[in-house]
Amino acid sequence: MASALKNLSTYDDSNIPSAEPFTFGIVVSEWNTHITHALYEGCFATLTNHGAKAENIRTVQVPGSFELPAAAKMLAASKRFDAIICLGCVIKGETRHDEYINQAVATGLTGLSIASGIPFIFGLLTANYEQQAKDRAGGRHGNKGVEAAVTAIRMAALRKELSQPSKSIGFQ
Ligand code: DLZ
Repeated sequence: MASALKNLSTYDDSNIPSAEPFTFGIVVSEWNTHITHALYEGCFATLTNHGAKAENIRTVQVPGSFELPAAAKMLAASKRFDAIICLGCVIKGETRHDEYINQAVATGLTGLSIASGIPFIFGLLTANYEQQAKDRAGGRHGNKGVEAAVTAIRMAALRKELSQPSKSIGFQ
């Protein structure tokens, strides 16, 4: 998982909170590995570029995207993580497998987020064909792993902010 990053998705650096205080879990699917590892590289680099310590990032791999929610829940059970990022790539084929997997991951991660209060980030490419996935994993449409990392940082910071007593009374 160590090859060079390609295009990064464009985002405004100045709006991103520091990731330094946070601990992240990353779950990566092995199906379409050439795509998912590019997502992972973009994700990991973005977390550390924004201050996350490498030792505060735990990565696990799962066989396919369908397994992402289950592994994410296992990680969350440790209660060590401020956000858990799930990275996968499902490519449409002759059958409707993609619809079932994509829906299961979306529903699974939404349910986990709502039930636990921990952000579970949907970093799943739902591509119609391989080039669409490549375009979004370091290609002409950026890297959705980068965007997943930025979302994780922002949601971890929001969760922290909302867990603290409000500093003002009334409307702001
Ligand atoms: C079975 C399957 C198929 C056909 N395609 C993909 C895919 O494009 N991307 C992906 O991440 N996983 C795929 N899988 C595997 C399933 O996600 C899952 O690992 C198996 O159905 C076992 O539960």
